[in-house]
Amino acid sequence: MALKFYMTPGSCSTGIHILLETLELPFEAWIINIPAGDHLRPDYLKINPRGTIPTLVLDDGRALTDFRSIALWLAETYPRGRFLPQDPALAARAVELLDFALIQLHGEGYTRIFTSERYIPSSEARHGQGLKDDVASHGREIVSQAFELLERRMPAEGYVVGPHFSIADAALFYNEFWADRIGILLPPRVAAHYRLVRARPVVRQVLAEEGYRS
Ligand SMILES: N[C@@H](CCC(=O)N[C@@H](CS)C(=O)NCC(=O)O)C(=O)O
Repeated sequence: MALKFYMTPGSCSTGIHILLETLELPFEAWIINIPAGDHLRPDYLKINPRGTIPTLVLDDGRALTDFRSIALWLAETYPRGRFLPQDPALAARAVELLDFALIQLHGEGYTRIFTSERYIPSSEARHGQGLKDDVASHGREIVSQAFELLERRMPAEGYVVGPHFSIADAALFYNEFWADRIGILLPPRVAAHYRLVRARPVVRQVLAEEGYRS
């Protein structure tokens, strides 16, 4: 049985899509249309009860149901991809940056921008759009501050840890891509990292497959 990859074009699953294509692994892509509610359908919830993407179902049927676990599984299962440095301190740094991208940028920041309604108690729902706008602008502040923090620890050039493209680069990339799409300014080193990753042929291929022109 081939790997089954559940993804939504232009979402965080793009980072995993890049890792899969970099490894040139055969996989079946299952498109989950979030706006249409595919992620909440009973057949998908059976695979990933949290109703989020990405999900990767392994060839023995076990499901990995978040970005971090999929990225670590790919890095450890396919060391030829060099997605984690061999030096333990650098590998730990890659995991730190991966988490920063997933938790701070995505979880704290973009989630407020893309799903502002989740931060408004139902008792306040009557204030509707105004409150949603406040939540979204708070999300933009969080994202900008997180990129500024990242900037201070970003190498002047190249990938974020060592000479090879890592799981941290994949996680940072989709957050940078979102910033580009919604007009959040990236600081210089982060912007240079975004350009570097975006110019990789495999990344151009993935973005084209997901419906974006480079
Ligand atoms: N912790 C999960 C979160 C992933 C996540 O939030 N994915 C978004 C798309 S980028 C999603 O599935 N949204 C649907 C929802 O939260 O209902 C992970 O890292 O994989």
